[in-house]
Amino acid sequence: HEHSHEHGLAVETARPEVARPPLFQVVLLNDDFTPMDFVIEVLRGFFGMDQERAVQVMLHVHTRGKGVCGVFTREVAETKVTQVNEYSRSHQHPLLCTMEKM
Ligand code: TYC
Repeated sequence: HEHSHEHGLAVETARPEVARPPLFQVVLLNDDFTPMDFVIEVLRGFFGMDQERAVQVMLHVHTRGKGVCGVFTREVAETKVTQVNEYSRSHQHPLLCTMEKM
């Protein structure tokens, strides 16, 4: 971007590259025991999905074995994984959440 000074002089012309941080997919794994409604609740509550999207993703995981809940930087992805796994465990469900570097 180029800023103008009061005196009309260009003061910033260089555009140094800013490195993009590595991104991670947060992935939900299928299992035979976690109720579908619980998975939908997780997708809505932790990943901000509406009901229609949450059902789509849950069914994808159910039929394909795994599915992407979202893409985040490392710290956000790690926090989501920990929160989802602790939430599932606290409700006695074996649902597993992991992350994969892109
Ligand atoms: N397979 C589970 C069932 O039949 C539903 C399920 C979907 C579980 C997605 C986990 O990540 C999951 N009740």
